[in-house]
Amino acid sequence: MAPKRTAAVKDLPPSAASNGTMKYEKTPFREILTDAQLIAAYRTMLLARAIDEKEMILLKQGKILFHISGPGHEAVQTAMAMAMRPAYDWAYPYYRDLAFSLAFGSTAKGILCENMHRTEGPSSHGRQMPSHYGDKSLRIVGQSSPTGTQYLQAVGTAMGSVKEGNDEVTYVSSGEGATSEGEFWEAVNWAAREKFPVIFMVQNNGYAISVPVQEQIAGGSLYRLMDGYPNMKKFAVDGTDFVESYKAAKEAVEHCRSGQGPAFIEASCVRLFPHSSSDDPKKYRPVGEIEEDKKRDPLPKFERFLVEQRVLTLKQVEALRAEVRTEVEAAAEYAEAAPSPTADTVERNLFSPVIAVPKEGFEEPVHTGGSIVMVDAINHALHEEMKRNPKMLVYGEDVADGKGGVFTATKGLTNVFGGERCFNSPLAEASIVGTAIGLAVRGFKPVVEIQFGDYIWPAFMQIKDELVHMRYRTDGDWSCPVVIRVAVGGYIRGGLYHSQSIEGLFAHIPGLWIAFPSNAADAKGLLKTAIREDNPVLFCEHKGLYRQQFAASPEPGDEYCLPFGVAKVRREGSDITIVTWGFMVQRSIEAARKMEEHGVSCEVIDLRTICPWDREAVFRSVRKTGKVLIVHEDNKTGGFGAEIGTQIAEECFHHLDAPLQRVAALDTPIAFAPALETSILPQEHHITAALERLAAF
Ligand SMILES: Cc1ncc(C[n+]2csc(CCOP(=O)(O)OP(=O)(O)O)c2C)c(N)n1
Ligand SMILES: [Mg+2]
Repeated sequence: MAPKRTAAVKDLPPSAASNGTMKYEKTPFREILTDAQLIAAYRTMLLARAIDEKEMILLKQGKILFHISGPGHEAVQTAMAMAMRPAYDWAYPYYRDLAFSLAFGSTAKGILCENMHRTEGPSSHGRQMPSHYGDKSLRIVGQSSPTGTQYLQAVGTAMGSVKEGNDEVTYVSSGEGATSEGEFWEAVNWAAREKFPVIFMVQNNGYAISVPVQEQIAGGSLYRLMDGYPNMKKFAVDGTDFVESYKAAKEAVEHCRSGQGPAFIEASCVRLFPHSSSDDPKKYRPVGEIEEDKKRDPLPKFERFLVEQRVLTLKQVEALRAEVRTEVEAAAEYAEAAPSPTADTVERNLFSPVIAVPKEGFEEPVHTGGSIVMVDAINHALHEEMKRNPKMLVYGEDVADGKGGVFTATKGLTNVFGGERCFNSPLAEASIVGTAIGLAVRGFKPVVEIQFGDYIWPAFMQIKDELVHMRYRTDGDWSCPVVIRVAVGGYIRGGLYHSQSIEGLFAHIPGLWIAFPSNAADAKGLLKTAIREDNPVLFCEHKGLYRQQFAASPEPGDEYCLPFGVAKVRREGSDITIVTWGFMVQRSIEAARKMEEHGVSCEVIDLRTICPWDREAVFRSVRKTGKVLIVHEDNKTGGFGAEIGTQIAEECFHHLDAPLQRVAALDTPIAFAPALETSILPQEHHITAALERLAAF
């Protein structure tokens, strides 16, 4: 038998709330809502329901490919949006927030265009499945599918409001199931700690697809678990009751807008339809439960209220229904006739069309500054760009002064630019990237630090599914140019968890630029470019190079920017091409020197950036030498060398005089004991041995 869902917040009346004030419960509704507002709310709820019902028909007709609906959630959503200031406040609504989006200003036409994957769809222009709400003109940030990621982004956006000193609030929502994601709690922690104006709304309908709430949340209610978060005002409301929801929403907005901190609303809702068009609730909902839930259907409930309070007559209710039906029919007809995206646009807005530092016409200057090590060059780049761009923020673990970063890359920034612009984050990598996304979409330039590449993985979802998708999934409406500086690499006796190379895994992700400098001058020039560009960038800093003399350079001037996608020939040669980057550049140069003594001339190409990588420079060299060795520190299988090698085979096959060779780490983790580390990571003798094999071929 299907498990019985325990009653959700409906068992927790507002009077059970522990924040003490509860004035919203007592306020007569006429003091806060006019008849016109009540009618507008009812019309929005009707419109949302009518769109859902129409979409179910369109689905059967094969005109919509997927449907996820809001019936049972309309009252609290409408109330929330009406308590806010659309296009001034910010919103991160979830996939059931149709009524919220309509009340915030979206139109039936827009929603139907979006859900029928038309180019006019205001959220994704045909790129996303239905019900991913968004509209730049309304400040509804284009949404994604992972449950829970939106919470940290909302915190970032609210952080931006505080930094700008305005009184905007940010709404973010999900179902109760999504709050089991750790990122929800990370978001609540950061917002409560810093009093950010975020309204966390959880619409608890008792199920996460088929999983009942008692299998999801300790005690079955989030509301109770929110006890103890300072500055957080919390509400438990019947989300099927418009007036009750509006009172709570209004108070929540006032709390946030007045700078007292975030608010949390748990709204008890009912899910009257299946989870989605791919779901059959008969498999898991007890017989009769939906019939029972229908008694709480917000629409008839609100209708009765409006008639009883003489806001509307039954006749007027009928007339409104007919009006809304006509509007939805017209919108559906419009959407059906509207164009869908065409195949020639598939690559549009993967990257920004605007390039700040183009590679065309770039000429490498001779740097004349004093000698500088890589970590100091990075530090200077940060200082210079912070000075140049008042919207730039630096944060991460331990980055603030006095520590100034565990490698000192950020030293002095807090002292010079203040704690508002360079500050410590909590020890939470998803938080760092998630909030950076929320800041970047509203025009800040977050340059965040992930302390070690080995610990970037909690942020992987935010990078892979959010950061790099933002521009693409909204067809360019939103951009997200965050720079993630990250210390990577081994040869420092760092063991399994302070030695990892990560560029191979990240290079597989479309939409992300990746830099990997081998020396101080390049690091400075590339970081300044990364900060000025409009694309998200993963900036790999090899910690073994930070203070190495062989990676020190004369310091470039403060306007030097090195374009992405320009490789550097570190040593010219005619017999073998070595393609490499990062720490392996110096080892390769040493090996090439040794080979020279034996009469073999090697050309060493330092890629400098992994995405984009300078294919032309590599192919040019391979066509000249006919032999190639790719050297990288990352382990061999699926490393970026495999990609380079394949492209060389595709483009230069007829020029090759020997099979392509690779030198890379063993396919093992990087063990600690020196004898183990040395045999796992590539050494100079591995490179010379490979070069000898190639020379002899
Ligand atoms: C990170 C992630 N895991 C799993 C899913 C698949 N999924 C989509 S909705 C959902 C249930 C969400 O339930 P709840 O948060 O209660 O919201 P409701 O649908 O009930 O409104 C799941 C498991 C997803 N989209 N993202
Ligand atoms: Mg749910």
